[in-house]
Amino acid sequence: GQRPAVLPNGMPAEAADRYRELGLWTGQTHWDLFERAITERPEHTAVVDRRRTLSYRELGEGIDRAATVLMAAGVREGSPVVVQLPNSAVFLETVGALFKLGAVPVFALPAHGSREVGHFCAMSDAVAYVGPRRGPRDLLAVADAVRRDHPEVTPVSVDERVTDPWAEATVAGDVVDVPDAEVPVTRVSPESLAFLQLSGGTTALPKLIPRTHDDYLYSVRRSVEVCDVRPEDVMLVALPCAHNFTMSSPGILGALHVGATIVIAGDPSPTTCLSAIDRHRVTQAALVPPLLLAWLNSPAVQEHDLSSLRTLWVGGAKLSDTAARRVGPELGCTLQQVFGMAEGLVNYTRLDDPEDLVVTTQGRPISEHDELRILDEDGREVAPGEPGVLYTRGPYTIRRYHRAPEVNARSFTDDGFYCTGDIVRQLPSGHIVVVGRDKDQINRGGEKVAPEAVENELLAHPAVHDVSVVGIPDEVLGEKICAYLIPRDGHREDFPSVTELRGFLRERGLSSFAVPDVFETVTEFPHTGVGKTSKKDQRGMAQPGPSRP
Ligand code: J2J
Repeated sequence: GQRPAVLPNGMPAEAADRYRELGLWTGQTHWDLFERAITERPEHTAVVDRRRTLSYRELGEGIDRAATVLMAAGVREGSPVVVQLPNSAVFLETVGALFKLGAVPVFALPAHGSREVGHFCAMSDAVAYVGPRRGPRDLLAVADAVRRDHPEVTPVSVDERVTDPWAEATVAGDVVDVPDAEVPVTRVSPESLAFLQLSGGTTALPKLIPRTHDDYLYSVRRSVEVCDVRPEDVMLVALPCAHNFTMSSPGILGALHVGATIVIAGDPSPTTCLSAIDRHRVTQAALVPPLLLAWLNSPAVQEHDLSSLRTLWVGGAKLSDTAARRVGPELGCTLQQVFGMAEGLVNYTRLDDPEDLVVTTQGRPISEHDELRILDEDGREVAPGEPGVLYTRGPYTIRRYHRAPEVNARSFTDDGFYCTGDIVRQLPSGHIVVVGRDKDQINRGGEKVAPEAVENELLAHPAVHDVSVVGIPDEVLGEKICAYLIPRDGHREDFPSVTELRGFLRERGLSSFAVPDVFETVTEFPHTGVGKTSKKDQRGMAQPGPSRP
C-alpha cells in the first residue's frame, strides 16, 4: 500500500527518511531479531524459567505452537492482541508468535486490573486476550471480566506452570489441536506498528504508546552497545517481562539480539534471584531501586556466589546515592543507572564513567541524535546546569500517543518534542540528574500511578464524599500512596475499614499497585489560594520531621 505521511509513532515520513539515511533505522523487524537468534544459535540456551529450559531451536518450536493457537483465535497480520501473562518462557513464546504472524502485542502487566485491561482492549481494537489458564486469582478475575465485557475479544488461556503449555492452551474455552508444523512468517513493514506499550499513568487510564520496529530496535541495539551485552551473557529477568525497561533496556530484546541466555526468575525476591544468579552464573540484571535495597540488605548475599555478576541496571525511579555507592563493594559488580521511559528516550551511566557520575546521575542519552530541551515555567531554555522540565525528540521517541488527540495536544509540542514531566539538570558531560517531577503522578518504587485513577474509584464508594490521593515519602519505595478521604454525612461512624476499602478498589478493577498504602479520614482538605485542594500541603501533612516556619 501507499506509505503514510505520518508513521504510527507520529513521526513524519521525512524524519523517518533521515533516520534511515543516517543508518539509525535498519529495516529490521522484531521477528527478524527472533529469527536470527533461532537460526544462528539453535543449540544455545535461550530461556530458563522455573520449569523449563529452552534452546533457541526449542524456543522457535514453542513459537510455532503458540502461533497455531493464536491463529485459531483469529489472530492475523495487524491484529492487536492484549498479552497479560506471569513472567515465564510462555511470555516469550507468545510475543515471538505474535511477531511471526505480523500481529501487534499490547503489553499489559500482570498487576493491571480489569478496568485498565478493558481499556486496552477497547483502545487497541484487540481481537484476542492472552491470559493465564490457572494461577493468580486476581489475574483470572481480569480474564473473566474481559470475557464478560468484551465479547468481541477472543480469550486465549495458557498455563505457564506445565511442561507442555501449548498442548493444553484453550481458545474461547476449547483446547486447540497443535500439530508439529512450522507456521509461515508474515513479513511486515519495519515502519509499521510493532506493538503498543503502556504509559506510566498521568491520566486516569493509561495511554497506549505506539512503537514501530525501526524505532524500537534502534534503541535496543544502542542499549546493547552501551551496556556491552555479549552472546555468552546470562541475563536475569526479575521485573515484569512486559515492562519497557525489561523488554528493551537492554532487556529481553537486547539478549535476543546477541543470542544470549535469559533467566526468568519466578519472583523478584532476593532469595529467589540471588540463588538464580549463583546457579545459572548470571552476568546481568535489571532492578528498580526498592529491589536493589532488598538485595543489598538480604543475608542471602553472603550465602551465594555472585562472582559471575558483571552489571546491574537500576532505574524506573530515583536511586539514592547511598544505595548506589554500595553496589560495587557489596555485590562486586558495576552499576549502570537507567533513566528511561516507554515513550522513548533512554539514558545510562556509562560502564567507564567515574564513580561520582555513576552514583549521582541518571546517565546520558544513548543516541547523539536524541534532542533534549530543558525549559523553565515560561517555556524558555534554562541556563546550563539549572533545573527545568525535560522535553525530548529523537529517532526512537514517539511524537503522539495512540488515539488520544487531546492528550497529544498537551504532551507534545508542535514540533514533536515529548514533554516528559521530569524536572532535570544537565551537567557539562551531558549527564542528567532527575531532581523532581512536574506531573500528577506517583512513582511507587518504579510503578507509576495516576492519582486521578484511584480518586475516581474511591469517589464511587457510597460512604465517600470527597477524596484526594497523593504520594508521600517512603524510605524504601521512595514514595507510597496516601488517600485522604472526607466521609459523607451520616457515614462518619460506620466508615469502611482499610481492608474494606482495599477490597472495594480491587473489585472495581483497579490495578493492584495503585491501591493506596495509607488511608486517612479528614473533615476537610487544605486549600490553595484559589480554593483548589492543595496536594502540596497534603504531601507535607504526612511528612514526618520538623515543621516549616
Ligand atoms: C528517576 N526517575 C526515573 C530514574 C524512570 C528504562 C528504565 C526505566 C523505564 C521506565 C523505562 C528513572 N530516576 N532512573 O521505560 O526503558 C521515571 C521518570 C520517567 C518515568 C518513565 C526504561 N527512570 N524514571 O521507568 O515509562 O519519571 O519507564 O519519565 O515506566 O519514570 O516511566 P516508564
